[in-house]
Amino acid sequence: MSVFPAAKEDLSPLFGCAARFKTRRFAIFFVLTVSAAAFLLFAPGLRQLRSLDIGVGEVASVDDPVVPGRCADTSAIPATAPHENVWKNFDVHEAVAIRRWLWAYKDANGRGFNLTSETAATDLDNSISLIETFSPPKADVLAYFDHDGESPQRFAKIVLMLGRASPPAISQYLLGPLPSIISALTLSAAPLELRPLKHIYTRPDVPYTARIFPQNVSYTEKFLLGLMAPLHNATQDLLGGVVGWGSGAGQDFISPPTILFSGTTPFSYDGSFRRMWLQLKQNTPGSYLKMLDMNLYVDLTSMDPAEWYLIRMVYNRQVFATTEEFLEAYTNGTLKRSTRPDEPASEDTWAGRERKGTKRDLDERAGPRQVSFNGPRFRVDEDNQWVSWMGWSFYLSFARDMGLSLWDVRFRGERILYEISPQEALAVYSGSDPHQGSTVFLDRGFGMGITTRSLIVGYDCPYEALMLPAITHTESGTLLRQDAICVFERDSGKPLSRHTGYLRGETGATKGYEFVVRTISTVGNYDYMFDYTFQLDGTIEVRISASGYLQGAWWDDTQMSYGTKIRDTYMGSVHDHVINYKFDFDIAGTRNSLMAISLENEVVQLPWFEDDWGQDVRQQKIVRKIVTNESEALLDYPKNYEGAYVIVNQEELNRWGYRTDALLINRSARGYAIHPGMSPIRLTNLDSKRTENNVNFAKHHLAVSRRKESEPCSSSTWNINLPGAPPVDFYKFFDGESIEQEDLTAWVNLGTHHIPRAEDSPMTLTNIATSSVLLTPFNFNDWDPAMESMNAILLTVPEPGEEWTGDENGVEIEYCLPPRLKKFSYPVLTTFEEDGTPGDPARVHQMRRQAESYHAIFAASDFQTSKAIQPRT
Ligand SMILES: *[C@@H]1O[C@H](CO)[C@@H](O)[C@H](O)[C@H]1NC(C)=O
Ligand SMILES: *[C@@H]1O[C@H](CO)[C@@H](O)[C@H](O)[C@H]1NC(C)=O
Ligand SMILES: *[C@@H]1O[C@H](CO)[C@@H](O)[C@H](O)[C@H]1NC(C)=O
Ligand SMILES: *[C@@H]1O[C@H](CO)[C@@H](O)[C@H](O)[C@H]1NC(C)=O
Ligand SMILES: *[C@@H]1O[C@H](CO)[C@@H](O)[C@H](O)[C@H]1NC(C)=O
Ligand SMILES: *[C@@H]1O[C@H](CO)[C@@H](O)[C@H](O)[C@H]1NC(C)=O
Ligand SMILES: [Cu+2]
Repeated sequence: MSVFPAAKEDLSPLFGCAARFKTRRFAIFFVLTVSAAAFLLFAPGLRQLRSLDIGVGEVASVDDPVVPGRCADTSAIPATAPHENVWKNFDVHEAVAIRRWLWAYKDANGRGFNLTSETAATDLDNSISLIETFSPPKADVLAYFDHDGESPQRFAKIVLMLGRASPPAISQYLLGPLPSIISALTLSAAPLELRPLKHIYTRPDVPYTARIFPQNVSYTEKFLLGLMAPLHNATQDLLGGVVGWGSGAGQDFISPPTILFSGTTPFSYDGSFRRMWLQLKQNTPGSYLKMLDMNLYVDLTSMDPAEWYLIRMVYNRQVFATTEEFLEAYTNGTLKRSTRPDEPASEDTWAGRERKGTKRDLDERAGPRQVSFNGPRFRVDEDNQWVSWMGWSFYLSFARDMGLSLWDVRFRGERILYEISPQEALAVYSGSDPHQGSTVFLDRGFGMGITTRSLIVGYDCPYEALMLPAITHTESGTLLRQDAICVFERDSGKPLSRHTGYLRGETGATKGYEFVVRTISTVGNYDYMFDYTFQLDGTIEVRISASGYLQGAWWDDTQMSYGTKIRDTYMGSVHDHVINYKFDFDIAGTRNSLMAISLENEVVQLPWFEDDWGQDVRQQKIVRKIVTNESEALLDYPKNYEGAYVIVNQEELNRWGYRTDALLINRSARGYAIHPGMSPIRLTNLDSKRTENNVNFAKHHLAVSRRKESEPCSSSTWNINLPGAPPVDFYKFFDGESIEQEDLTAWVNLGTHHIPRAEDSPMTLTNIATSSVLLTPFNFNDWDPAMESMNAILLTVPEPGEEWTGDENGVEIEYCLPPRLKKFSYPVLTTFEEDGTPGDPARVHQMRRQAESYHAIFAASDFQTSKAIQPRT
């Protein structure tokens, strides 16, 4: 903090508007001796001074003695969370200790897991794929938070890939209870139990065929290289490129293959097979858009890669059972040739982010930015990842599957939501080629946590945002992503409320400040921006926005109904995004009900209306109903949004509440409405076999179920590859239980029906590809609590000849010099080996392989460089 908070304005009035200080020393002296009361006394004068003294075009020069002092420090104000964060993930030392414990583990028969180091493991070995905190039971947390109970026991969720087991298995365990300090020593001394984790799944056994990434892609790459090598000349001729590094090459990345494979999911229906459609695509920037007219369907079911085989291949709508058959048609001249792709790789720049086109007027200037002249207005406990702002407070946690979650979300001291967490992000494609029509991505499986990227300061988040790290412990070792989460306050740029009137107290406005928590995941082609925005009236806006590359397809006339041409031979494919969120509401306690409000039309006859308009009055009326049965709580928003869904506590009324026996519904029960924002959609296609049971949450706008420890998530890591028999079948949550005055969870979808357009090229825009829902108080309060805000103005109507005066509650915006912006920097991913030693920084191609995974399968013979995980030397 500077000793001159606002030298110019605070001091000048004593000496008249034109007076200027001669020396800084005097200013210091003055600041130190004048009391706060004196500042307030002069406040009205100051405001007028501002407009007079700082005229348009006046620029303070270096030797101007009234150069403002420095603004208050903008770094976060440290705080201590009221309780420890019981959801926080393990740090690197804790994860290493747990990993060591697993390595040394022996069961009652003296058998261990025979784990292979994650660095070297292939699908055929046993290895650790996840170590993560497991959320404690809510009852334990509430006892700790609300009734001074013990801090809940901690458990670790462990996922093992057991490629050596017979049959091979994906095994999940809970390890615990963990000692309060986790180290090799404390773990070996603790009475730990390793129990199978089953209770959170409707189908607990996960078949090995449903695994997502190969632990080591070398087998897949070798297999594909074997398939494609004989087609080298044909692809060069037909597609303008080759797959693989070519014969004998193989070791260098300097001349990478010009063609790659992109794979689809699901790999299976119920686990009985593991098959993949692979489309060839150009290996140039924006490769996702540059799909080529050749597709392969391969069977990768066997645990022996030698038994993998090609099922069929498709070129220009001609189907071939083998590559030989294709080659024969190619050589004997019966092959119907497709057009050649758009342009040679070397000329490809249209899909990159380099600036394009002509400069716009004045665009050489930097645009405006927000500055907190008076310093930040939020507090953070960085160790406990706890944040508070303007009456709001919450904890953060971070996990492999879906990244960020918010916990114990309170407004003015009252818990509103126990948990806010994204559950699944689904993308379903259509098309007239094998790839599009078979693609259903469920991004939980790929890991929206491990694909969370460092944020670009000044672009992804404002310059002043506080950046927080995120940590995961997976088959890639520990990934510590700096600047993964940003939190910041912003001016919404509009008043939250306002009015102009003429009686006392009628005129004024409240500033619409908001507090945002943001992360961005780049899952292959797409970038998903997760936003949680807290507002002064108690509203939380949950929003998802998308950018990055469309999934492209090869254009021909038959694709007209399934997308939009964005280039001569490329198109964007039509698809639905549905992103499911869990909102565990606790409205005035955990006993909550779902009130469905609908607007109905009625015709009434009222004695006071007579002939000129007729006696019939047609009008709308509000019909309130409590949905009492879970089976009736799979819901769509009413047509034309004629209604609302509100989570209420029927036993807790606001000041105006009352009870009517007739309807047995408490009016003005305290509640929070689930208010649809932008594009509150659900899935269009409800009957596909590829989405049969694994995305049932996506088939309704929202659903409300009784909260259960056994139903923590609407999806699972492996739902993606098991549409017919998923580990979590959401419909099984809805089994006819009462949901009246019970602890309730609302499962709400956001999404977009993405109809591609040329302007999605090179990348999709976050202004249109966005969806939101607002959780907003509905008789939760007795009036608008944002009226508490001091950042508000009350105007007094003047008498003739006088001026309007404004009362701003004594809140003054400092006139000060904001700190210089830091030089651009972008953090390098910090990695740790499984033993906790720091990992080596990755090379570009290694980062790319990690990030694009099944989207960019290089057919390669080079085992050493082919592992799709963090690099090691
Ligand atoms: C991937 O697996 C192959 C075959 O077992 C092995 O030779 C290679 O070392 C592995 N790669 C890495 C990076 O571990
Ligand atoms: C343990 O795993 C290694 C490597 O995966 C394997 O070679 C060995 O046979 C396994 N041992 C047993 C007892 O299964
Ligand atoms: C590819 O073409 C070259 C040159 O025409 C020829 O030497 C080579 O044998 C061909 N390879 C295959 C696999 O047909
Ligand atoms: C050319 O090859 C295709 C594919 O094997 C075959 O079906 C067709 O009969 C062949 N035609 C001639 C004229 O050889
Ligand atoms: C309504 O409120 C009263 C008093 O708070 C409470 O006893 C009752 O259970 C509530 N619910 C209904 C359906 O009346
Ligand atoms: C909910 O509805 C189902 C189906 O109508 C019924 O079987 C069940 O008993 C109901 N549950 C309760 C708690 O009333
Ligand atoms: Cu999209």
